[in-house]
Amino acid sequence: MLQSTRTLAFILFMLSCWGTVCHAQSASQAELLRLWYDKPATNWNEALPIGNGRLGAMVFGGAAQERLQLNEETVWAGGPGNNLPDNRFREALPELRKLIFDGKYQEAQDLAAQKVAGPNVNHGMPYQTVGDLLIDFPGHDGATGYTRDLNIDQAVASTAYTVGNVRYTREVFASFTDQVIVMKVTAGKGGTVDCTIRLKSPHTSKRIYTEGQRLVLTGTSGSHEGKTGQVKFETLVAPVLDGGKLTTTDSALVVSKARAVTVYISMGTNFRNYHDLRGDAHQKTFGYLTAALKQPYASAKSNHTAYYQKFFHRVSLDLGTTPATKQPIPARLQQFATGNDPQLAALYFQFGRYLLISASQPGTQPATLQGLWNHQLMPPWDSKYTININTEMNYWPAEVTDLPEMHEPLFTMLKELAVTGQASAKEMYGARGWMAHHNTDLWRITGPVDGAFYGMWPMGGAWLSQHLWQHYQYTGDTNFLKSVYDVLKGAALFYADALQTEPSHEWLVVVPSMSPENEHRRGVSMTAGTTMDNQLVFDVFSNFLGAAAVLRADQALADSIRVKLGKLPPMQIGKHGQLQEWLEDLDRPDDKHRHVSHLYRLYPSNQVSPYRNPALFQAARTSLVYRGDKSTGWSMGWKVNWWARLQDGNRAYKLMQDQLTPSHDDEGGTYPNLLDAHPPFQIDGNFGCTSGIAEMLVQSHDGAVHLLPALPDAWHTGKVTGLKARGGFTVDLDWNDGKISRLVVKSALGGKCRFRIYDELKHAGLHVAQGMNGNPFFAVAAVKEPVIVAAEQVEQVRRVYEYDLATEAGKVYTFSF
Ligand code: FUC
Repeated sequence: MLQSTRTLAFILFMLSCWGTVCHAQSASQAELLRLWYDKPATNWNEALPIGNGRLGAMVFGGAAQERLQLNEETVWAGGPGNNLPDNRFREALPELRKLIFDGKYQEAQDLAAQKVAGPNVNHGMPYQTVGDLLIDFPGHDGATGYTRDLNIDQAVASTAYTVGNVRYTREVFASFTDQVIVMKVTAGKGGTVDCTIRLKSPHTSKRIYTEGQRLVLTGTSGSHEGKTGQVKFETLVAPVLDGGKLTTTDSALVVSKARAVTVYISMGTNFRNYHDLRGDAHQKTFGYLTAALKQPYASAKSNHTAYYQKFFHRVSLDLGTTPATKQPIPARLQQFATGNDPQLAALYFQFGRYLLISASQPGTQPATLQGLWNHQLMPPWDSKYTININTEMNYWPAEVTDLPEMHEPLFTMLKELAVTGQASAKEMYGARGWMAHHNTDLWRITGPVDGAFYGMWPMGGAWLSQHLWQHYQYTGDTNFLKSVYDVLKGAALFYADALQTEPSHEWLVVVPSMSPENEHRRGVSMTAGTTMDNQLVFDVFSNFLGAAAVLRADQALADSIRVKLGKLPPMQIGKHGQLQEWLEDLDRPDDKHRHVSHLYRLYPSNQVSPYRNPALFQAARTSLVYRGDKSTGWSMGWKVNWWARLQDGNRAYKLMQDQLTPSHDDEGGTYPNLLDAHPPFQIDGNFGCTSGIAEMLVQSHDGAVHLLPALPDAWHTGKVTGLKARGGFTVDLDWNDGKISRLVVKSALGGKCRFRIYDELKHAGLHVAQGMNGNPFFAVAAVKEPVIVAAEQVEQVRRVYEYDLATEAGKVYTFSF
């Protein structure tokens, strides 16, 4: 009866909304912020991630067996130490550079390969799982009425099902406030909880045993590539029963006839920082557990959710609701590309914010290739930090979706790399300052890994350091700028010393380098002065000059850096009308490589504008058209941002459709748990698409706050609150049929806010923009025009209107149109 009433209600809802998008939906937006399923996870890509920045778990939700795959963020193989090649590299550097300037690229790459080979230069250390918590519920195989979900409005995962006449429920969260994972299992009326709790771990060096009424796992991380595992970890599991009885075996806890049981899982290691492992794993783990056990379950849960919502609730997004929301996620994913489900885009956007809050908290490690969630000892690419795109992409949503606190772990890593990277700058390149190649790990290695073709890229620090300047642009926080000034200065010093004069035009270039992972000749990546190098050095120098000006520091150095900046190669438009990827015009229109590094300037940087340099804007577009749409997950995530910057909302949305498609063997897409598929799972694509959605709605990189710069037809009506713009502005927007109906601006810093919009806005408080903007946070990069312009035509860009609003710090301005 109940079932048929529900079915009838669903049919009525479908009839009332089918084919249209409901905005006055019956369910509130918060209720829609759930990933729900009608089956347990049968594999890791169906399990649901919970995390508090330090501790993570994947929740499988099996009725007869619960599995929580456990992570603690500092369980990494190996131990402290950098990975520099011996000084044969430095001795060979002049010859290496000469070979490249003589056009002998293959010989150069072969020479570099020999010089970076050696015991220290392999792949870096892997991030490792702790193991699994398994809870067996005898007799629960025949469960009915099954449902599980991840509520991203509350950061809690739940499972519910019926056995006989008893409804069983589980709730689990990784507590931000108590630093433990907590799971509560409850039997409904007439039933009891009877289960066996065990731990399992793939580590070779480990012990699992019971002690009193607790289950204990102790172990040491793996040894790898000549580095002995030195991270000592501990897991303590403590069940608290409501009624019933707890007994133990050597290695399991047995709960019988309880009304409910709350399981506390505490994890810790001896890790203090990248060069200090003198912490006490037991003391930490025991300390967190003891404190957490004093907290009643209800207040532990409400404290956790309140902490989470402080961040999560800063931004809301409503793109409308269709009947598709009534279905479980796998069905919605299956239909997203061809159906009508704008709420899935909003959910995916908010899931990205959920993941960032859950994987990256102040004081924790930055999000790895898999965020915080990894079930292997040897995960793909070691689940470490690939800094030629992936780690940066993880943090693209941090500022614009108002989660700047979550950016902190990356800033700390930068400060640490600015120490370890001095050795690679000096010993490998004879330069001052600091630098890093294309990977790093928990130990903050800065030498090359993965051999010469992939690894000889001295630009990792250059790219990462952009995040410091971006944080300053969004927040205007001068104290923050002071605290990272040496990092920005050290990055600039490295290039000031390492740049070389290339023979054809006497431009200053990075050599050896590459356009990440792409070949310019068969099997050869190594070259000099790639387009991306020039853009990155442009930003490193500009950021240093900006910081030195704000802080009134190092004027003599600033003058000399300004001279070098003027000698960088210009952007060049090649014979296919494309932005050249290399100094020479070598691009192939059929090159579909996943990295499109020369478009760094279009996003995440701000060196190209349809208004200031339309020829380069058009060339960037041509390059992107050649590269195509479908690719690895993260590459599609990047493309969403690019098409948004190219002001083509429908194409950006098309990329989202490609990305939000179930992943098949070799193609990027999305897994049933909404995590991104490279494949395999890699979290960067989630974050890339999250920032891409924000870029479709609000942009602030090009001298103004551009409202709805790339709105797709599919999102003709909607509402967003809380997006951030450079200059300390917060923007709320309502729009109807593509036109803005309401705008709310909060100003944190005061100053002029210039808006850019496609339609004319009429309101007494807004003045038609005149003259230069005058707000320092809206400063735009001044790039040189190309020397070679082969493209005949520049496609028309859409007409824009600009308005100025004079703001005062702390005030809110509301406009209805
Ligand atoms: C870079 C990419 C790969 C992968 C790896 C982790 O090397 O080219 O596609 O994402 O990082």
